Amino acid sequence: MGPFETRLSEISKQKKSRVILALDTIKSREFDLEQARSFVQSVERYIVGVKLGLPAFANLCQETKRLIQSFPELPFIADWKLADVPHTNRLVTQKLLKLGFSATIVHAVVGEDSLKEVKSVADEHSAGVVGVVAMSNSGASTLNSLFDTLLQKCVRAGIKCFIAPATFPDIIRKTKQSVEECVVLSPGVGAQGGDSKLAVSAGADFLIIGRSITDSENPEKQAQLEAQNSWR
Ligand code: O7M
Repeated sequence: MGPFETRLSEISKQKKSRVILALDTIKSREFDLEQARSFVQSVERYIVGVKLGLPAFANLCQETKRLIQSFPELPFIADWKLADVPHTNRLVTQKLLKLGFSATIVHAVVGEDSLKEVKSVADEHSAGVVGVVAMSNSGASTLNSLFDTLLQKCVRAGIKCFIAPATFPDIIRKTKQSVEECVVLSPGVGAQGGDSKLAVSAGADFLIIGRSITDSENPEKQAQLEAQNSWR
């Protein structure tokens, strides 16, 4: 495990939660820095980290850095699902890590050269890299049929932290069986129909959860419930 995965797992044990908050919208709406701060504050004790990508960045832009700085104890994961040539993936990763993100997410399908480039930038910053080897939507069957090949590409690039979907627990199970000591982050719980208990029993180390929490009438309570369900 690298420093990023170790940190996630330490926070997870402390808080008895496997929940990573996907902060795309709040009550299905755009948000500003203050709204994001108070939302994250309200659920902080139940979450292990925050995954943030273009939906939030499009509102926050450079204020993303201030949001991340407001929560020094919480790892923020950049979800740009990078899928470009090595040089461009390097440039984007450098920019993202400068904003204060602790890890970046990259599509494995783009190939070993791009994966290695992202991994080398991340290593320079002691940051993590998460490889997308499968996705949660039903239309992802082409990508998902390749997941074993994609796992091996990641492993050859030194990446052992993966996105594998809660909507297809079998993929989580096979991922954990194929790669020793790998770490799985699993989206698709709740709003997309995935079940947190099934995902965790299949081997998910962390659950990426968005709308179940962000659209809830009582996000704090819902985050607490998701944390409890993820930990049993
Ligand atoms: O719980 P939701 O459905 O509101 O949000 C899920 C989040 O996970 C959302 O931010 C998606 O972009 C992301 N996600 C998926 O839903 N499915 C995937 O296969 C992969 C991801 C993801 O986070 O990839 C890095």
